[in-house]
Amino acid sequence: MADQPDPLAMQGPAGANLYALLAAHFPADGDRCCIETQDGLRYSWDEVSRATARIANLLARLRLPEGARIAVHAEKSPESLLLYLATLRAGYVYLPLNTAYQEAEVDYFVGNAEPSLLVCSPRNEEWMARIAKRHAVAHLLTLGDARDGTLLAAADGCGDAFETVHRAPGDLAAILYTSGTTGRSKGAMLSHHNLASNAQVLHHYWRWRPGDVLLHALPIFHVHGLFVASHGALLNGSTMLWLPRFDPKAVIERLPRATVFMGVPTMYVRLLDDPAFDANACRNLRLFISGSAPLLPDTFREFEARTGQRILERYGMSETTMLTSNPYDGNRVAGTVGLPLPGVQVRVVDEAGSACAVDEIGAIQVKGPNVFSGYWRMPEKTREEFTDDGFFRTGDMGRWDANGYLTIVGRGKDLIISGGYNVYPKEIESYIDVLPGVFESAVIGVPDRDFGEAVTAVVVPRPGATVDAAEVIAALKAQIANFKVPKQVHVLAELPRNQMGKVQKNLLRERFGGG
Ligand code: MCA
Ligand code: AMP
Repeated sequence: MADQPDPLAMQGPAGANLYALLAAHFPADGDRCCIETQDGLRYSWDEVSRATARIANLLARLRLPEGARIAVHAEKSPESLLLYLATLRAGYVYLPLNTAYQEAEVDYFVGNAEPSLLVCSPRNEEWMARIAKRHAVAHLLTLGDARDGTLLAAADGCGDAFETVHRAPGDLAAILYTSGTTGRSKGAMLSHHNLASNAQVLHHYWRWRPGDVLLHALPIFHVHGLFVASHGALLNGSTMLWLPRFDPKAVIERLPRATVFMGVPTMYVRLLDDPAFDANACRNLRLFISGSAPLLPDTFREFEARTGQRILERYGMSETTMLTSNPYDGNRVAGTVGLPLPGVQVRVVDEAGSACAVDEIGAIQVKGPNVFSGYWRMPEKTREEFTDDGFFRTGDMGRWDANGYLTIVGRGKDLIISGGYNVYPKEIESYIDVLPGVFESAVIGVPDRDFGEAVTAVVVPRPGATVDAAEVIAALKAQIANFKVPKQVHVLAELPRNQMGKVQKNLLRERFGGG
């Protein structure tokens, strides 16, 4: 990648700080628009620099320890993006949390990550204060989606110049929690260099160009919306048309002003459900990108028939950011996730660890500058997930085709992806199994037109007890993020098991999902 500056070679006072790399690409004309909200509020590039400086000054004033984590459970807003950028700028570690998480879920993350600062929405302050107290979090600030809360009020009194803190390439920039086969969430540690290298590769690979405008409708507490989408626009000096959440009507209304859109498959399915979504609405779009979950070939084809455009599907993980992508100029093949990105090594291996032949299914393993250094305070788990020669075991199963395109054929890990969010059956089962009258449960994903997979629970009552499906759903809704709550609960006398006593989830999927 001869035309890409090497972040390792960046020798300014900020070193490899990702914020410095992004800021180096802010347009010379600082009055131009960086973020435009749904209600017409505009942040210019100069305002972004000043606002992140104010927040960074506030963070510096708090005298957080070196390497402090800043955990954020706040609605998507331009200011929550500014908080992310300010955290980088001040040299701290950003820890975003899905706003759907409830108290027990957030409690685990805070207990595990031990942040020095917790930022939450004003409406959750009461229960967040309990968590902060329980885990001796030094500071709790609030950030609302209408520029309200104590964080901005305190930052308003701070100076609007700030010298970006020096960071080495391997210094931590963010921790993203992601569950594994065990169902216990693990914090994937991503460095400034991990994020910078991936941002630069994607900038080049997807041909970001002057004049691009990103329509940003993804949440910003995961890799897709926070890193892939935002970094792309920031590195390109591109305006972001900022939607607080995905709403097909709002997207269609703004599409004519945009050139790039990124979404999960559910978003494409929902856009196609609206007759107003047509080639005319997409007339200025040059690139639709899909990821986080499999895009069905039918959706790809329907999209092309409707708009004349071929969605570019790519593949990544929280631990690695982006790994493979269909080409910008070459053939985008439905049902595949494309080719390894430049600098990323991807291999498909059999159980003995030998490379699989074309069309042979095996485990996907990866290595590259984008791959994380390990799980937060879990050296054992980290060791298990890397091979002796340094490849990360993704837990996904795949195969190559003769042209070098990768297809993901399934997951070695027991994981459901619903609307782009990961749901770990084991976690949901642990909540169901302790409900009154429940003997045991099995949680599976069944095909769903809207969410790709729908979380479904099969519950076995204790002898003599009865279990009511609606009550199970209500009990779960009170405790866990709404997207994890099963859409359906089936009650069975017993679970099918193999001779080893293992629950045969495939039989449950056949019975309740028709597949
Ligand atoms: C919302 N609901 C869901 C989901 N989202 N149910 C199952 N799965 C979901 N994903 C339910 C809620 O529980 C609620 O149910 C009802 O839908 C309405 O909630 P609302 O928040 O209004 O939903 P929505 O706005 O329609 O959300 C659908 C969505 C959203 C836009 C598809 O899920 C979304 O933004 N997904 C994107 C996720 C994402 O960014 N993933 C990237 C991860 P009830 O009314 O019963 O309570 S990063 C990643 O995976 C890797 C690195 C990668 O490759 O990108
Ligand atoms: P997470 O660790 O939460 O970011 O989720 C990463 C997982 O999402 C991967 O391991 C894959 O199983 C899945 N994933 C991401 N992109 C795609 C895609 N384009 N097609 C199929 N699965 C995907």
